[in-house]
Amino acid sequence: MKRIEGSLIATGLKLAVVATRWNHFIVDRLVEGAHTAFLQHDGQTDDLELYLVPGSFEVPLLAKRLAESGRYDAVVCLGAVIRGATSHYDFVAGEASSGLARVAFDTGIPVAFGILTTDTTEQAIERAGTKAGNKGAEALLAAVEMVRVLRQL
Ligand code: INI
Repeated sequence: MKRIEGSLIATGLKLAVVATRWNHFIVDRLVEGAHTAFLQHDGQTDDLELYLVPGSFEVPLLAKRLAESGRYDAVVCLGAVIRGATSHYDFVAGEASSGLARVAFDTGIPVAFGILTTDTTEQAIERAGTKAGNKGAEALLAAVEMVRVLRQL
């Protein structure tokens, strides 16, 4: 069987990162993870551009504009929605995830979902470079892989 998959080589790719100010002490770690992963996979630091938004609810609109701009190969979205911290967790997390899926479908540009959705702050910290890896790095690599596999069509 012929197998088609995307490489994780970031050489020459230009990516936008959208990150939230909400829970910035966690999201900053995700941004660092994404930046490090980009460099480790041979991306150039000037080819990674960081945009900030207030919260996860605002991420899809900016992601849409960036995807439509034609300037980027992919958009990597980073944030943290923590259930314990909000009574409208389900609305914020739901709108962020469905909004970003729609941006990817509508624009054809890969959009990586690196928005943590956890019950507690501790769980979010675990996923931001401590016990359970760094979801910012994972999201960045998912974006690279999607760009590469789509280019094979
Ligand atoms: N935004 C987040 O990114 N994470 C959260 O945990 C959060 N909480 O807890 O409310 C949150 N709320 C803000 C929201 O994303 C919007 O910025 C706000 O509702 C204004 O539109």
